[in-house]
Amino acid sequence: AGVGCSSSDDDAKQPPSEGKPVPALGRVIPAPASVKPGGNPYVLTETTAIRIDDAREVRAIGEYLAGLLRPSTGYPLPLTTDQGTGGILLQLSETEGSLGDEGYRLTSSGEQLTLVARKPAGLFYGVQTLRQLLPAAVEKDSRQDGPWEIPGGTVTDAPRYSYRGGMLDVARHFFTVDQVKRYIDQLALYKINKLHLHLTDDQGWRLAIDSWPRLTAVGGSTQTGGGSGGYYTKAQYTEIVEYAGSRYLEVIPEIDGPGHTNAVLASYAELNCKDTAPPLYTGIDVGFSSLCVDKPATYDFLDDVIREVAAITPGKYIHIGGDEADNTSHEDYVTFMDKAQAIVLKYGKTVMGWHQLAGAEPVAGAVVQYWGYGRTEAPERELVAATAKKGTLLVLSPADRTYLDHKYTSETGLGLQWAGLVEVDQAYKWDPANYLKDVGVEEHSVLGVEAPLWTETLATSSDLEVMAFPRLPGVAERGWSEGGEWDEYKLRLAGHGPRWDAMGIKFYKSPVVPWP
Ligand code: TNX
Repeated sequence: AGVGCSSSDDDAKQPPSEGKPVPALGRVIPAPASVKPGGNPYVLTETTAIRIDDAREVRAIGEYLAGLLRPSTGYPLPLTTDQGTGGILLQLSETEGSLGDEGYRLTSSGEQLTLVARKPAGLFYGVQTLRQLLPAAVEKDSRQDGPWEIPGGTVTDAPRYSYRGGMLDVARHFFTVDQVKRYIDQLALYKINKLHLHLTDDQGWRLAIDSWPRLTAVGGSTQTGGGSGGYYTKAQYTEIVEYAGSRYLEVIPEIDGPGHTNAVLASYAELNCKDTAPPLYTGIDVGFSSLCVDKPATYDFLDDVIREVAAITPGKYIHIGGDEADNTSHEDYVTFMDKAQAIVLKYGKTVMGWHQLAGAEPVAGAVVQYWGYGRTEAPERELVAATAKKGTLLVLSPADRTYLDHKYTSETGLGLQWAGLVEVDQAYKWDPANYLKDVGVEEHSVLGVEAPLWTETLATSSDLEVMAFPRLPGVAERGWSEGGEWDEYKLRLAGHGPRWDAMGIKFYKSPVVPWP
């Protein structure tokens, strides 16, 4: 239900593949919950104004919308708080309870285009829908010919899951603030609301920590392949957090441990059990490094880091990694994760960890990120299910569906393939609600989904884009929408090719998608 787009509620429950084509008003990714086409389209013109009530956040969204539309339409699109009719109206309404914190209603008619939401986030997502309903050329940064029409009717929309994440690994290869902002804008187009930043790994430490300056001076000085690496100052990190916030994404910083820590160990000899620092690492192996679980200094380090990170992170989560600690004994792993979780709680944050945390003792309220795949053995999946049954919420990042760093086919150049090849249809054909059903995970344990973008083989924004597009929109749809059949989805997806061209986004022209 929900994905069907037609003129009545009953019809909307028909799977689209069994009948009618999706109406123009429903050609949106992620698929809206309800689409009712009808009436005249709204047409943008030279005289269109954007009408706002004067809340600060609404004004900012109005300015963001105008900023998207002005270059290509060439229209002035002034913001106004004047009462009246016509134009594009952005309106907050507390009485729209059914829209929740992120939902919106878009109504398009010959007279006016109205976006209503309970909260600013909903208006922002309504703007993304509005944007996708305009011709692809609207995304160009120079003046284009119209007409600029939005099909008539009503879209009423709200997300299925509250956690819809994108992860970027800035540790294996460093990406500048501008590169991260560019990716944030791409995530926002698909209503992603979390940016998980993988800030530390064997190959690099990417965030300045005042009390441990060698983490960046030494640990940030290189990257995979031996380039010069880099790191964010606290001011730069804050710039990312604020930019993400302006696109309604919450930043979740990850400080990985006890494994994936060669950059730490290379920076401080005293954090090694044998007091000798290993050399910096620029290869792509995993599972060889471990913090020294017995040393008190390890927890002084971790306490300082988490305190400083928490102080500049307005979001509620801190991700403590915990994956692939293959060089740490089970006993040590449990000891370390207990202490690391306590530190996160001490600084008022919610723990997030990769699903290996399920093999230790996740604290109450912790969120576990599942990254298994088809070949993940039952005992490992059962551990995750057991944790879920005790109340731990799961974010699903199945590697053979959501890993944007994986190759599409054996012929596509970039990427890894330890979880198999991930063609565009493969990335779409799964259901978060049922993904771990066979081991007893119920939908109420699923907080949402996340698409990780690991960067062992990716060094430029074009590299990121050609891996994220066209798979990212499919994961975003799994997080936002109910149901959805590939045969219908692939048509909507194909329509986004010209949009990415207009935006200068490099993408993989997969043969499984019927590009126009
Ligand atoms: C596994 S999934 C990792 C990363 C790698 C990735 C490459 C996970 C939590 N850890 O360290 O970058 O595979 O696909």
